[in-house]
Amino acid sequence: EAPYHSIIGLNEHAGTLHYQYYDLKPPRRPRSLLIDAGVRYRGYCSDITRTTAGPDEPRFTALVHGLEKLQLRLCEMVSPGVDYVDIHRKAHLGIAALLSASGLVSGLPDEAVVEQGITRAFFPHGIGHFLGIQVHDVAGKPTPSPEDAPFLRLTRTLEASMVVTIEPGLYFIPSLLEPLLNGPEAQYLNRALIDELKSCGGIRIEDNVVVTASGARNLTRECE
Ligand SMILES: [Mn+2]
Repeated sequence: EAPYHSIIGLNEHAGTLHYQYYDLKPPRRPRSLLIDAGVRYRGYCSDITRTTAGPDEPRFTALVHGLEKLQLRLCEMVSPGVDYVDIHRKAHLGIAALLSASGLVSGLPDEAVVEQGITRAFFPHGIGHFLGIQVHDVAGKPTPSPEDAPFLRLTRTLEASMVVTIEPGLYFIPSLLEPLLNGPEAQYLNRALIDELKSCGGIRIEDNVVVTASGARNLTRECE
């Protein structure tokens, strides 16, 4: 029993978070595959995403591995007493480091890459949400999202037994990148590399993590 419609995106469709229009034919060159899917078990939902690079995509493969390393570090932050917004902010810093390491951005320290809104163009959604009997479970926001995280659905301090998703992403979405490529930030961006990777669409890696009394259990990785 699926708690939501699975998202299966090939190539540039991996960068589109939700769909209205569907391709009916496979692409000639498979460059990437993103699957966001879950099941409902005893009334509780899961919400998991994996991204796979095509067979001849060394640069995109390196980005997938880099984002996965970051995702695992963010999962390790989950613990009682931790402000979930801090995990979101760490994700932006990590994505800034990944953009620099991959050569997509150069000439700016990581903090400035975040402050100038460059990471927000590559990672436009929140780091995750509550998970429970609803996929986006309720009561995540007793206070409005902070200004630097307008789409974050969870702003609470974590407590034991809460279940959250940790789902950083890195996407090549033309409508978000064009303003940067036509603005003063363009000097820091590698347009040729962005153009090359654009048809890979994007990456999202999402696990389901339960807060325990002393840390967390990653329910998704336990099943691998
Ligand atoms: Mn999710």
